[in-house]
Amino acid sequence: MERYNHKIIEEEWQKYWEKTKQNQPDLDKVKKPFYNLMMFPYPSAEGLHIGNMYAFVHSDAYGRFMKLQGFDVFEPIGLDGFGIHSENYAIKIKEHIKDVSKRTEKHFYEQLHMIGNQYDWSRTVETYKPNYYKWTQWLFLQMYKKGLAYRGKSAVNWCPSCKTVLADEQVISGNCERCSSQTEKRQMEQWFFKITDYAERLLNNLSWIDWSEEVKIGQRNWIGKSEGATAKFKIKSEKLKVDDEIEVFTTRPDTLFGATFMVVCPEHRLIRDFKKEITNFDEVEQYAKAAAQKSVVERTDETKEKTGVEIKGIKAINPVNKKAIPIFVADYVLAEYGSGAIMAVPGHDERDWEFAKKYDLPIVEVIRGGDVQKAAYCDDGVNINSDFLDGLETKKAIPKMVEWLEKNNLGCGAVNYKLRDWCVSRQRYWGPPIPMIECPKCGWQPVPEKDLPVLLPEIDDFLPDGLGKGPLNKVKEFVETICPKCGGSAKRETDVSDPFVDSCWYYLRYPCTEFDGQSFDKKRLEKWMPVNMYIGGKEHTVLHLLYSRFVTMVMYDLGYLKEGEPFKKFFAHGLLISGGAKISKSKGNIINPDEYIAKFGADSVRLYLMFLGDVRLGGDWRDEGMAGMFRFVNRVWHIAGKVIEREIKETKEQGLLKNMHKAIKRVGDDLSRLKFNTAIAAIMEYVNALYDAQAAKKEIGQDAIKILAQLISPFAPHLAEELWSQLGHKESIFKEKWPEYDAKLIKEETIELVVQINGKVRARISAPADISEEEAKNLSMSDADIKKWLEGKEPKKVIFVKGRLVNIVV
Ligand code: ANZ
Ligand code: ZN
Repeated sequence: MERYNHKIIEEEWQKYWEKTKQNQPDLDKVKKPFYNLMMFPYPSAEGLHIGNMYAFVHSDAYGRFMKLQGFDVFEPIGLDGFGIHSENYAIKIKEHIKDVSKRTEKHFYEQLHMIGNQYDWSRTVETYKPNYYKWTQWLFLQMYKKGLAYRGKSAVNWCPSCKTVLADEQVISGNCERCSSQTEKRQMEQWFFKITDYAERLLNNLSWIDWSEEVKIGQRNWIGKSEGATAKFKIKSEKLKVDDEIEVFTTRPDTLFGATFMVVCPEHRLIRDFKKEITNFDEVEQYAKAAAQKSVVERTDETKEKTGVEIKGIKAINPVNKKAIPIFVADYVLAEYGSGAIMAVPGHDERDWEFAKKYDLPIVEVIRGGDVQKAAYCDDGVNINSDFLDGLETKKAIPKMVEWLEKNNLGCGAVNYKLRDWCVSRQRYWGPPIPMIECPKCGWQPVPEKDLPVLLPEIDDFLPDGLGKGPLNKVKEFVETICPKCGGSAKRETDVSDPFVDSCWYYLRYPCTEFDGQSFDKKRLEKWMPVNMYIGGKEHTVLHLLYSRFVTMVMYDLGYLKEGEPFKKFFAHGLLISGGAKISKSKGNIINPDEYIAKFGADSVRLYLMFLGDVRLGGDWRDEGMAGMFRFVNRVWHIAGKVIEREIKETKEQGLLKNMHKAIKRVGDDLSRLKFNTAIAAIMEYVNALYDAQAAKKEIGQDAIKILAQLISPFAPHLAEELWSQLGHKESIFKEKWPEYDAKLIKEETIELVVQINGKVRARISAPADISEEEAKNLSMSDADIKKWLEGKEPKKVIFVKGRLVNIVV
C-alpha cells in the first residue's frame, strides 16, 4: 500500500458521498428516523475557529454511530447569519453587512465541507434569506394573533454600544452578551413575547425531558418560581385621610407579625402618588432617581452596605396587628419582581436585618430558633409573638396565615416567577422587520400573511443612531405604507426582531426546506420531531434553549405540531481552550482549522479533537498532541496495509480475537454514552495489540482490519471508507451495521464498576475485571460525573470492593 495521503483520500470520499447522496435521507420514506442536530452556528466573518469544529465533530461522530446502529440519520446544517454579532463586525471593518455575509457564507460552507461531516447539503438554512425570514415574521404574527406578542412600556436593558435594547437573557451580570459593555435601564416601548404565560409548563416539563441536570437547574433558576402570598398594607397619611393600599409579595407570610417596616423600590408608584403627603419629597426623589440608574447586579450585591431613605409623612398599616410602620425607599427592592414592595421582617430576613441595624429599626422575633438581635434567623421554626400562629410550625403556619389573609380580604396565596417576558424588538438593521403597521386611526395592525415577507430594504447607511429607533426609520419608502384595515396612510414598525427569534424555530425548518407555502409541515414533522439528539453549548441554557421550548409549546397549542417539546435529549459540550488559555485573538492562540486540515487531514483533526478529554468538560488543544494523533493515523494505515497485502482472511489467534471483541464492546459502549475520548483510547489499545501480534509473528486476518475500519469510522470516516474499499467492499462502510461482539470471548473481561460517593451511586464505568485498587481509584476520580459531584473536594477515604465497586467518602 502507498504512503498515507489524506488529501487524496479525503477529497475522493467527500465527492463520493455527494455523488451517492447517501447523507440525504428521503424524509418521508425512511423507517427509523434519527434527527441528529448540532446547535445552529452563527459564523463570524473570520470563519470557523477550532472551537466550533470541536462541537461539530462530536455531534457528527455520534450521528455516524447512530447510522451504523441502523438509524436513518438526518444531520442538517445552516447558519444563523442575522444579528448584532455579524453586524457589529461589518461595522468594524467598514464593509456592508450584505457583502460580509455573502463572503462568510461561502467560507463557512467550504470549511464545513472540509471536516467531512455527514451533512445533508440539500437542506441548508440561512436566517437572512427572505424564504426563511418570511416564516420568522409569520411566527411573530402567530404570536400576535394568540395574544402572545404585545407592545409594552417598561424598564428595558439598553446597550449603549450596540445602541439597541436587549432581552433580560442577553444581559450577563449586567453586561451586553454581544459586546460586553455595561447595559443601562431605559423606559421604552417595545415588543414582547409573553413567555411568562408558559412559565409553569416550561418548569413542569423539566421533570421528564432527558437533559443534563446542570442545564435543567439553570432553567429552573431562571424561571425562578416562588410560592407564598401577597398581603395588602393600608397607607396612612399623617396630614390627610387617604385611602390606598400597597401589595407586597412574600414567601414567608408566617412572619407577618414581625414586619416592622415596609420598603418600596425606587420606581414605585407610591412616591409619585403621595407626592403631596411626603414631607421629605425632594430627598426621596433624589435617592430614587440615583438608585433607578443602577444595574440590578449593583442593586442586589450582597456585599454592599444597604442604603435607603425613609418616606416621611406616610405610614403603612401592618394588616395583622394594625400597627403603623415606617416606609422606606431602598434600591435592594427591585421593580421587576413581585409587586416592587416588601414587608420587611428584620428578625428573619438577612437584608432586612442589615437595613434595620443601620437605621435603628425594631427587630421582633416571631420564629424561635436564634438570637435575632445578633443575626437574622432565616430557617423554619415555631411561631411566637404571633397571636393565632403561636406554637405552629412553619409548614402549618404559612397556610394558616394565607387562609386568614384570604378570609379577611387582606391578601391571598400567590406564586411568583423571576422570568420576565421576552423583549424581541431591536433598534438595528440586520434582522427581519417586525411585521406590524401603526395606523393613526386603527392603531397597531398586523401585516396580512399574504404580504409576507416584509423585505428588509437594502440601504447603505445601516448604522444605529442610538436615538431609540432603528436605521429603517430613515427609509421613507419603507416606513410609509397603507393600513391593512382602513386603507389610510400608516407607518411600518421599523424595529427588527432579535436574532434569538430566528434561531428559536430553525430546527422545524430543516426537515421542511422544500415547502414554499408554509413554514413547516405538520405531517413531515410528526416523523422528525422532537429532535433525537441535540448537542450544543451550555451558555444557551436560558437563551436559545428556553426560547425554543416556549415557541414549540406555542406552535403545539396552535395545532401546528404534535409534540410540545423540541429536544428529546440535549447534551452540553464543554469549551475548547488552547495552550491552557481561552482561545482568543488577544491571547494570540487562535487555531485556524483550515491550516491543520491541510497539513494533517480532517480525520486526524477530528480524532484529535475527540481525544482531548471528556467532551462535557472541554479540552486543551496542543500542537504536539495534534502531531501525535497524525502519527497514530499513520500507524493505522500502515498495519492495515500490511494485513491487507497478506490476504489472510480470518484471525484464529485467540488472544487477538479477544482483543478485537473487547474493543468492539468498549467503543460501542462508550460511544452510546458519548464518551468519545475513551472510545478512541480503546481503538488505540486495539491497534497496539495488532502491532504486538505482528511483532510476535502471529497471523492477523483481514477481519481484524475490517473491525478496525468500522470502529474508527465515526471518528475518521474518510480513512474508514478507504480501508473498507481496499478490503474489497463495493458499498460505503456506513451502509454496514456496527459489528457485534462475542460475549463468550470477553466474558468477565470487563465489569461495570459502580462508583459511589458517600454510599450513593453516582456513576457506573466499565473497567477491566481484574482492575487493581489503585487503578480503580484513578479511573473513578477522573470520571466527569464524579468530578462534578466531588466539586473539588478531597476524598477522606476510598473503599474498594474488588470487581464491583468504589465508594468515595468525603
Ligand atoms: C418577607 C420575608 C420574611 C421574606 C422572611 C423573606 C424571608 P424569592 O424566594 O427570591 O422569591 N422580595 C419580594 N419582592 C421583592 C423585590 N421586588 N425586590 C427584592 N426583594 C423582594 O424571594 C421572595 C422574598 O424576597 C420575599 O419574601 C420578600 O421578602 C423579598 F423571613 O417577605 B420576603
Ligand atoms: Zn387604519
